[in-house]
Amino acid sequence: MSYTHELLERVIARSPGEPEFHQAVREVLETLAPIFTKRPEYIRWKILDRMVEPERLISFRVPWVDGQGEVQVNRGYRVQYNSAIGPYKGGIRFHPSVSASVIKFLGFEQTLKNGLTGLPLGGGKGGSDFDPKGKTDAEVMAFCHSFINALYRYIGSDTDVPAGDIGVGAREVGYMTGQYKRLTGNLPGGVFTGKAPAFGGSLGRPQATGYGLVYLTEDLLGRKGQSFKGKKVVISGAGNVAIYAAEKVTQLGGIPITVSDSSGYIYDAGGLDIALLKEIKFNRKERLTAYKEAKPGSEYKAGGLVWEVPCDVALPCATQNELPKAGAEALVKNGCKAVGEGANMPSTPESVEIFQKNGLIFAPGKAANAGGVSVSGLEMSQNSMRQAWSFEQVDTALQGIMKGIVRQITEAAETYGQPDNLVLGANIAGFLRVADAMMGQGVV
Ligand code: NDP
Ligand code: 2IT
Repeated sequence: MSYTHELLERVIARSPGEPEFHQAVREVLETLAPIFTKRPEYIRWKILDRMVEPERLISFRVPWVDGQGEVQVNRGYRVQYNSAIGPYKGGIRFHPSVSASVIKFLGFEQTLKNGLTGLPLGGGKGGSDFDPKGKTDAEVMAFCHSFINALYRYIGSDTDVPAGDIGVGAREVGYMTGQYKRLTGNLPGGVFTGKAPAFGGSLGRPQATGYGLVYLTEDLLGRKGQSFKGKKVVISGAGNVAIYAAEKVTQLGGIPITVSDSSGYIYDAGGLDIALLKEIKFNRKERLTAYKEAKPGSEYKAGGLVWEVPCDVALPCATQNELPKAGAEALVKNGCKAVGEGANMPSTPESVEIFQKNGLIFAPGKAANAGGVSVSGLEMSQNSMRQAWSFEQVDTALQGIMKGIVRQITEAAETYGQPDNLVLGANIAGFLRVADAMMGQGVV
């Protein structure tokens, strides 16, 4: 049995019942095999054996009192996955599906993703099974404060810097920042990213993941003589990543025709009204049915797969495994040419195989959605320098970082003889950055 197969078997045996974690590790290990014939020293120094094992996984009780005076108990996590190239860095997710498996898969992906950004950021991730849906502002604040009461001793601007993810945006980051300040006595400039600009947040951070996804996909389309201009684009999700992806697609002359949530999807054949979408989701925090009520000609479909809608480009921007085999088959049948992953691991392994077999451009999440963490890295720099950059300065830097990622992943794919396999390209390029840093630091 090959080294990578044997390692995968060991990972599965020692972390049973963690399907998302196994899935993420399997995909990476399957593509890294060609490295080890060129660089056997990585095997001798057990770089990959060490890389799949998180440096630390913290799990903690989060007790809080809800609006009815009832005590609630949730579970919190922080995985400090890999610090070879910088402080642990990655988002916090609040969603009922959060488990050790989900946090470990996200932390592992984050380690390689952060390697691709070219910034000095290690990999981390955290979250809770807390469900923010239907909670009042006061309840969300009570939860965030309790979460930080448990976590504050493990994080810091030079050790571990959390940010947002599903269910965590500027409001939650603000509550966490406030409680951290109260507990430590410091105004924590760079302990969290994704803050409001009023206390050190970077302009352009809310837009960064969605914009970065579209910049990267546009670059890849350009390499095949195409662009977003005039293209019909199916987007899933209706949160931070999805909405700013839709905005940038529109700015580049494309036509975003769908957004979705866990209840259904909106189909707006003429192109989504981005201002209306932002008003409904960001300001009024309503469900997508409100869009249909407000926009004549748009349709709402309860349930169903958004991937059934014919399109040229698909941007999955909701959650892991949201694009199953049936969705991939529908996209291919309807002539879709490119898939860019805004979410982390949204396509199942079967779907990735279908895209690759049918010659679609396929940009995996760890490359395609790296714009968010990149601008988080720029927020950390601004905080350390006591500066606040303009939106244009941040956006220009983001475009440069996304171009750098495209260059790295396409070069790695070419070097290893599979020029169109950007999964392989991203995994190898991200691995090499972290692996060489680990080699330089000895066995730690
Ligand atoms: P948000 O919380 O802002 O939005 C999440 C969206 O996805 C909502 O519309 C939500 O619908 C939908 N969704 C969540 N879970 C499910 C589910 N199980 N089934 C169907 N729909 C679901 O999160 P973000 O936009 O920040 O994150 C979206 C994805 O992008 C995640 O995979 C995240 O890890 C990834 N990402 C985020 C970055 C960031 O900077 N925020 C950076 C890089 C990646 P509903 O309201 O019904 O739950
Ligand atoms: O998955 C991700 O890259 C994020 N949720 C963003 C992490 C960050 O630290 O900005």
